[in-house]
Amino acid sequence: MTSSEELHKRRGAAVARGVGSTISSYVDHAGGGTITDVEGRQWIDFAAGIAVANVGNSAPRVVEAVKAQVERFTHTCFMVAPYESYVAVCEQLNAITPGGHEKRSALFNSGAEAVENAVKIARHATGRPAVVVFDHAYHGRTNLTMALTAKNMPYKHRFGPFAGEIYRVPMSYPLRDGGLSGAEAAARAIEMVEKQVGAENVAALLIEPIQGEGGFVVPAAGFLPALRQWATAAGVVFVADEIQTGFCRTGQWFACDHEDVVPDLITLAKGIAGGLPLAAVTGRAELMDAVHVGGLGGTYGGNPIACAAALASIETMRELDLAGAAQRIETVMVARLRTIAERDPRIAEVRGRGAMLAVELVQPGTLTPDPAAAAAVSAACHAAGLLTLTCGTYGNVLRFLPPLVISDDELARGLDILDAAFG
Ligand code: PLZ
Repeated sequence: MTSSEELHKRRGAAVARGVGSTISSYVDHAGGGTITDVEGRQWIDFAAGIAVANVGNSAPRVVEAVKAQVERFTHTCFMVAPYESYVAVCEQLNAITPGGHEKRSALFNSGAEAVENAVKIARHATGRPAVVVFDHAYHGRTNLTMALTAKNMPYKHRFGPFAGEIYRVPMSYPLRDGGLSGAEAAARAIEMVEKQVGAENVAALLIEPIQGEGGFVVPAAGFLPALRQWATAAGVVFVADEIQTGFCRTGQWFACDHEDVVPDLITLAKGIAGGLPLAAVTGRAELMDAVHVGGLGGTYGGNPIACAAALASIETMRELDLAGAAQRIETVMVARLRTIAERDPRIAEVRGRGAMLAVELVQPGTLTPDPAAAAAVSAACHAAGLLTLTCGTYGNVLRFLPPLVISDDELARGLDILDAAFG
């Protein structure tokens, strides 16, 4: 088999430099809680392909469903010749997302595409232009979603000009906002919107209930409910971007479930289809159905193979109780992370929910971000066979996103490596 080194050389001559990779080893196969490279070296997987392989790589039901579908038909385009699995995925999403109201769904290919469509739907339904987003937000890399995303490097740098009518307000970030309560942080954001934009101009308020790329920022309790309440009163569409937090990742079906927040629209992707590209917008029937026939779509959106994989993934989540699995992962991981934090003053905070956990690293005794420490610990993990990712506006957050089917033994081995990497 071709070695990782050879593949890396070929890559340099064939693949655009702008596409980066966390590790330089090349994957041969993956499953459960591990990834094996072409040299036969095994990695404990604390990345899950960035919160995608919630049911694990090549999950048995997903493999079976994909095989069966690929033999029946691969693509007819739902806009041309529709098929049952698209409808069935929409039924499932309408049933499992927060809120008992009448819902509709539409399927797309990527998270960014889902976010773009949520904005289209909110603008169409309200007739208003403005979209409110938050500091540290990440919503994608397309032109509109770059504008919605907060961080310049690497996502936006020299890629402008960006879409207009996007307004950014402060997030609730307990470690860094002086301990504002959720209600206080929401009041601060709302006042800014009312003074600088005007509620009557706002189509949508778009928020990740726990921020992903921005640093696994968990807002103070009450922040999301207060924003939800304000949006209802102001006729603003509350859009929850659950692309990273969804599908059992945080120990519930969706992160909004933790505070009983019911979004008007919810954007979904990543964990939805066990690794196949699929995304969705699910929401209130009256908003979703406001759009004229033909106003939403795309060639591949809701591809039949991806739909088959989604149905199998959702079934797997139910049958294996992967929300419960995420809660168990949280219990084991948080205990261990707290032990490490007790001895290592660079760890300012252990945070997250379910199997979406992180530590934020700072210069000891300050809140000054220490991205070099995050990079060094991450590199030590990679060298020892544990795949971890960093994130955060300051690049100083180490995040942990194991597949929810990781075994107790794999989880323990991964945590041992992490523990040793902190020194
Ligand atoms: N919204 C909340 O987390 C994708 C991006 C990795 P796509 N996050 C991983 C990278 O560097 O590109 C994401 C997200 C949230 C939207 C998206 C975008 O989803 O499927 O990557 O388009």
